[in-house]
Amino acid sequence: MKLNLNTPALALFLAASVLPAIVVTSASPAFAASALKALDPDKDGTVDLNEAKTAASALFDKLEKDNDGTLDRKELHNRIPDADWAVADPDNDKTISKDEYLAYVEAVFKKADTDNDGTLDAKELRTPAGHALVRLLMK
Ligand SMILES: [Ca+2]
Ligand SMILES: [Ca+2]
Ligand SMILES: [Ca+2]
Repeated sequence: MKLNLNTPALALFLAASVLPAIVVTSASPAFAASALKALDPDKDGTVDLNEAKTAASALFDKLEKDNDGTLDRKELHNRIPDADWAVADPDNDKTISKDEYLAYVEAVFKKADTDNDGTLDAKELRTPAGHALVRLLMK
């Protein structure tokens, strides 16, 4: 694993591991907390679809190294599970354009929003769909 000290999740993990007062007993709450911290610029405690798409768009640009406007499997680093490629890549050209990426992010967002209130709270971010979404939004 390549360590990147700019990663909020890692920073939080490091902070948690040196401060006994906030010992992390399970990875999930810390995961949700760090994800919320990074993905909730208006700090209302939830991630809405706009915040998710803004983060997704920024991550897309970051991953898009060869500047051809699309992400291939290699650039995506398994962010999209094999079973989801049919959904994420409707034109089946084996690459993901930004439009496709954002549409897929919206689909995963809706799956994670189990109470259908249009926002994801920490509890929803801890679900498998929540984890899948965060992988699409954060490096
Ligand atoms: Ca928010
Ligand atoms: Ca495509
Ligand atoms: Ca919700």
